[in-house]
Amino acid sequence: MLLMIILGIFLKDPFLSKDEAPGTYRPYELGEEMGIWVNNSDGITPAVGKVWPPGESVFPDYTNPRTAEWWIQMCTEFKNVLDYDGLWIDMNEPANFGTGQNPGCAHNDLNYPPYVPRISDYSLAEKTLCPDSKTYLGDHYDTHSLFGWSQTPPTFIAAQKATGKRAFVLSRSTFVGSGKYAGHWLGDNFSRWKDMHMSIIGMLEFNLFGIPYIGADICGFLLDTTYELCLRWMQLGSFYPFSRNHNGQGQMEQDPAVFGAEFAEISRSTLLIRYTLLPYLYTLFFDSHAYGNTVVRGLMHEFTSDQETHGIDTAFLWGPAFMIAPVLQEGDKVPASWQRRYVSVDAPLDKIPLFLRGGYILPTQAPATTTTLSRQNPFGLIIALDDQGAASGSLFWDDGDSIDSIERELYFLVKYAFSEVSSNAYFDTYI
Ligand SMILES: *[C@@H]1O[C@H](CO)[C@@H](O)[C@H](O)[C@H]1NC(C)=O
Ligand SMILES: CC(=O)N[C@H]1CO[C@H](CO)[C@@H](O)[C@@H]1O
Repeated sequence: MLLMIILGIFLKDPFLSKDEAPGTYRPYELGEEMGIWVNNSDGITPAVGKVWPPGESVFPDYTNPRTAEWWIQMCTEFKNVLDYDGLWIDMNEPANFGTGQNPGCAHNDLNYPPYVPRISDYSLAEKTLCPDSKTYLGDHYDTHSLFGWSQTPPTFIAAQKATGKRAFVLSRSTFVGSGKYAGHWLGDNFSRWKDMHMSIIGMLEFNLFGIPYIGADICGFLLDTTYELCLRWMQLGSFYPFSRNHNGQGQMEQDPAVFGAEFAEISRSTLLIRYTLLPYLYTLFFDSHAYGNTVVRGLMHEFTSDQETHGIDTAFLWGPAFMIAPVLQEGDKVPASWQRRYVSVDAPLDKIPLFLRGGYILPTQAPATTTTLSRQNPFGLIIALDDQGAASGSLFWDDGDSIDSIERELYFLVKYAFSEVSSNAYFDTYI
């Protein structure tokens, strides 16, 4: 799942136009018949807001088991209209353009509790539905943060049923537990150096939350990017587990080809390092799936007794063995820290500092333009020796596409160990 080049991901937002001509919009009509919308506080009339569709919209209530049935049915039928490989669910906070649904929120304790977080217009309904709206599991006040979470399992099931393959689901709103069904991107950030730095913190946190398939919008979503920021962000983003350059409407172009040949070449060379290391990354995802390990982790996670590492949020690791120390400021060098030692390394524009940890073996594969092709290429091993001349590592491999390949034991798992004793090298593999 995580490594495939997506042929088509379909973006779905959790609201539907209620204003199409009768008999022309089955998802609305079936949903209306099944009574699956989030309701107003009366518990019988649907909450009506304004989002992307022309006209007004209603909101499916995914905490209702009937909604899951409807959603799986709709996603399956839609596969016949437009083929897709994965589903991207956005705006599922749920987002609404106004403050509360029409005609606004009544003055009561749920909508206007005595204490509210510091949000811009001091209303819990800002850009969403009124807290006293009714969902199957209770008041929207209590279930708001679970809206995206509740949409995710049915989306995962729908994608697997429709495609017959391991599901790709990406969700903007997540909660603890979502990582079993979906990956996450860090939402609408800005094209600013500060946001690029914050993306490392977001990535480390989401790995602790059990959502390891994570990344931020490379080059920034809102505001115009710049050549240098975007280039440094392409380098950093090449090592986001979910690696995607994503731009807001109306901003200057920022895809890696738009800045000319040199930019494209630098981006390509960094991405090729990512692609070469995909077997290592894939194995880390296996470890995460099977044992709950993090994929991306902070240095403190590996060097817990070294206090110095506890505050480091400018560099990060893939598993135990590979450190990425990106340039996070204009015209900067990188202070890299490694086992109590700080070193400054030169990082001209065409370089991102990357470090291997001695004692580890990283599986590699010759890259190609798609993972369908690269998966047919020869494997390799990077063996980085420790002070005793030893190293170990592992490789998990399967077809990349099948559902439940671990449960059905349709995979290959090998552990490697290397040691160098008085000029004789020993290399063992255990399957
Ligand atoms: C919402 O209203 C519909 C139609 O009256 C009803 O069938 C459904 O059970 C209600 N759901 C909730 C959560 O109030
Ligand atoms: C405005 C906004 O949502 N900014 C986000 C940009 O991305 C960082 C992490 O990458 C988030 O923490 C910010 O909230």
